[in-house]
Amino acid sequence: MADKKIRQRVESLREQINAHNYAYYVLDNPEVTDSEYDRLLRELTELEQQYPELVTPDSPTQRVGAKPLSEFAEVQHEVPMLSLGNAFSEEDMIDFDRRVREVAGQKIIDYAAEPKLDGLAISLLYQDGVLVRAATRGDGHSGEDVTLNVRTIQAIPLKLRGRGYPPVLEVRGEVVMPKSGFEKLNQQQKEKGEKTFVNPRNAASGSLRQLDPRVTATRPLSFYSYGIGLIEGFAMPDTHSKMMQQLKEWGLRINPQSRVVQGVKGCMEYYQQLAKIRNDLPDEIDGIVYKVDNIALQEKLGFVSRAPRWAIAYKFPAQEEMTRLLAIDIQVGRTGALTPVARLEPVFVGGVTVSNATLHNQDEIDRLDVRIGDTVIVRRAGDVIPQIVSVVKSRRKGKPRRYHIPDKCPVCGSAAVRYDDEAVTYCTGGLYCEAQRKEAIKHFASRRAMNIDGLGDKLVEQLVDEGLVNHVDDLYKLTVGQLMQLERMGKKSAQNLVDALQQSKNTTLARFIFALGIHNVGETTAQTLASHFLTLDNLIKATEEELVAVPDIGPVVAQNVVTFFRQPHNREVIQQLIDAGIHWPAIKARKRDELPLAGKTFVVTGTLSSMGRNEAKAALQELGAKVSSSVSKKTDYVVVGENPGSKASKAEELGIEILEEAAFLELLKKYS
Ligand code: I6G
Repeated sequence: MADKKIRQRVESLREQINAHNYAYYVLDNPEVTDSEYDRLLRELTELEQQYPELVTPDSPTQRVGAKPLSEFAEVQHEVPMLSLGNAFSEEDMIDFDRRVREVAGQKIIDYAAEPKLDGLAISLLYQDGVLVRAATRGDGHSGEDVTLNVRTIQAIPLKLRGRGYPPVLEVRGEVVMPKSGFEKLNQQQKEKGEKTFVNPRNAASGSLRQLDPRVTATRPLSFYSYGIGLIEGFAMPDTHSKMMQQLKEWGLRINPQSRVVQGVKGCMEYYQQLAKIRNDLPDEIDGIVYKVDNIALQEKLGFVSRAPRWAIAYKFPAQEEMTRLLAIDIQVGRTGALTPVARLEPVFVGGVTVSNATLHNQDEIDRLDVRIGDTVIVRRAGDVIPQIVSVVKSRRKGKPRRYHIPDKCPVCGSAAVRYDDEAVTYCTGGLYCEAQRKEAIKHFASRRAMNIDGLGDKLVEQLVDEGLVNHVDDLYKLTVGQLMQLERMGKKSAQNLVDALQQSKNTTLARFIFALGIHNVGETTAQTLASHFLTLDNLIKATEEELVAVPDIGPVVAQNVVTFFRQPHNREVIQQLIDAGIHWPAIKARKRDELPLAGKTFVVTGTLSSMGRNEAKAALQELGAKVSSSVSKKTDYVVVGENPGSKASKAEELGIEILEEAAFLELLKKYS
């Protein structure tokens, strides 16, 4: 049997936990860390396990029931849960206000304003301060008993705070799923291979209508109160806003954006303010609700059909609309990525007319199972690119075929491939494809590739825009006369560029391979390929099997290399480059383990004045060294430039030989 001390401790733990919940959810001002909160909850759980007679239904440990239901029971609402009339324009708001003023006989009306949350309406019944029943709105007269699920929502108190609450209190409000929780949930669903939700409202609704409360308990649901239904034994305050403050004191969360505004002017200003921050709010909202603040005036206004005459929902432009998918086009990006774009029957959504939406990649098309001719739901929120969120399958006519991204680039005709570990399909005609032209030339000219001095990004743009260069080989056909026609290009600069181009022809095979811009072939991989295959011809002829047999070359790179050289257009450009006079010193065939630095591990740290760190790494690798990113007992040498940081001190600690820049250059000279 639990003694008095234990009972008091249990009571105190419950009070502390409830107070922390209140600070966190209602006041939005957490008082303790998560770990402190968990510690209190754990202590309470342990005491209740030890003394089961102390467990009460409203204990914070009792949120999740153990058994799934077979169905939800029906609940009759004693006070019907009505809907709200809508306003879609300023005129509608002016009309609403005029009707209110006529009944009130007043010039300016105070309105309680708050965001209209996009969730699902719920009724919570508290008897003597204890949550005894929660029900959905249903048809307004009867809904479903979702008490066990609602008990799992942490923002909903199982017991009201303080003492002054009425014996019967029915609170109404909205259950929502915050946007961040929705994104996380969908990510988890995807990872588990389960169905994703199209928007936070559907996710909230699906989660609340689970028969197993243990599932609901894992869903990030939240709640805000917006009014009351039944109330007994309590003298109502004179305004709605005071009543809401009262709910807050009893421990119920209210929307922190709620305000009282004056007249239509105040309503319009509030609307504009909220419209501006709409996308930054934690929860989805679809408009603003205005309620006559004065309760006596509310009573005087009464109801029309199924809606109060004292309240209205001023809707924001819808962020989701239905339209038809007319076609799917492929856009080729600057890096060669093929992106499917949905061409839509124009539709007004999120405040603009939308006729295109991104479909991202093949996985997204498959996930949506979207087909040409389908009726789809498009969503445009804020400045984000419009998305297709779902297909209205019931409206599909006939049996349209599934869509597949083409296996040829629509811009240049080269093969379009999707590598094993990527979602994106890429064009492999990097050197030739018009869509990738500017990026390919910028990369080719860059310092670590062909190192064409003076050919910066702006000049590349100019040369392509003026039609002087289409492919990289055209660079070597440029004349001083042609260059001088460009804006801000004098004779001297033109001559310097032609000289720099001439100089760049003398390169290394590794730099040349890197300059080609093959997908996933960086400097180090280019160096590995050059050292292994020795000549460009050998590399061009290499099969995937031969490539994967090279140390450090994986199947993805092997596939990229083979596909790149298989494109006739790429080979033509390469031939033109060789014909223009690009050359490199022959590489002597040396077995890897015969290379002078074979078996030695280097780490390069700090800034070298004579070359970049990648260049230094490539030079070492060419000599057979292994280059690692961290210093360990296995490291043989640490090359140290300016501002080396912790790697140099670690090397000293471990007694590893340190090479300053001069000594490093000496070493390269000795073995090259
Ligand atoms: O559906 C609703 C959402 C929000 C409401 C509502 C509300 O106030 C912020 N208020 C009432 C009075 C009703 N429905 C009927």
